Amino acid sequence: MAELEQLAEALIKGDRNQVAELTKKALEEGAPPKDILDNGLIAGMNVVGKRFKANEVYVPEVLIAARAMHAAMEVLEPVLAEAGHEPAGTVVLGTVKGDLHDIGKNLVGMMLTGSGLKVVDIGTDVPAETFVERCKAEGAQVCAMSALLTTTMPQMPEVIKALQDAGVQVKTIIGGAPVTQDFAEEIGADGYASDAASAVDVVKDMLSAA
Ligand code: B1M
Repeated sequence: MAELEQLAEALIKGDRNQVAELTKKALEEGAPPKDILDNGLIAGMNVVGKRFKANEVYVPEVLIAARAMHAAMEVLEPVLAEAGHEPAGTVVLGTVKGDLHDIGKNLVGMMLTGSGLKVVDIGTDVPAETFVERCKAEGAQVCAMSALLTTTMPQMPEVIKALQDAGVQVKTIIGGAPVTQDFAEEIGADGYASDAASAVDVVKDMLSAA
């Protein structure tokens, strides 16, 4: 549908006002909210994700597109809630204890939200027990951890152990500049992603395998 393609294009450009207006217009004209989400917003965000992965666009463009996505979600969320639309899964996301870096985490959160998942962002400097509590409380399928410091990476196995000790059935994914696939395997994380767009692929694979 041409209008939803226009919406996707506006999102790719990061035109927040146009995205919000086109979302309102599509709703007024009777487009189903799920179509607006899937074929307009998420379709646009997927393009941004692919370009980011291919180094064709960079962090600022992703943040601007994500800001436009947020503007549209403010319009769409109440309607989706009324229509009983369930997100494809819930991800609890935080930066581990001792670590205040949040730019990468926020990008991961935005890309995951943009792919239709519910993201519960629990912030930075998050202790293991809080990851456990929030994963339980939200009934999350995925626990996502970010660390930017070599000194805070050891918190990641602490979270995984705390989740296991508490018997919380959740997949774990880790990432952040010093984190590697080898480290993920070593600590028994279920997944690793080197960037925000790859995190979407890894989480989607986890959810479809569940
Ligand atoms: Co900090 N810092 N910092 N810092 N900082 C680094 C990380 C550092 C590499 C700089 C350096 O020395 N070259 C270094 C770490 C060294 C190390 O441990 N090996 C460092 C240090 C040492 C520190 C302090 C200790 C400095 C000090 O006070 N002496 C201190 C620590 C504070 C703390 O956390 N307790 C500190 C503080 C800060 C600021 C507060 C000033 C600020 C953070 C602001 C904020 O986040 N709100 C800051 C910043 C900005 C940086 C650099 C410059 C940039 C980080 C960033 O945002 N990158 C960084 C150097 C650098 O990376 N060039 C540095 C952009 C972001 C998009 O990338 O976060 O890597 P990134 O996220 C990527 C991927 O890693 C991945 O996807 C993202 C996008 O594709 N990813 C995931 C991230 N999380 C993921 C989770 C996933 C999957 C993928 O799944 C769940």
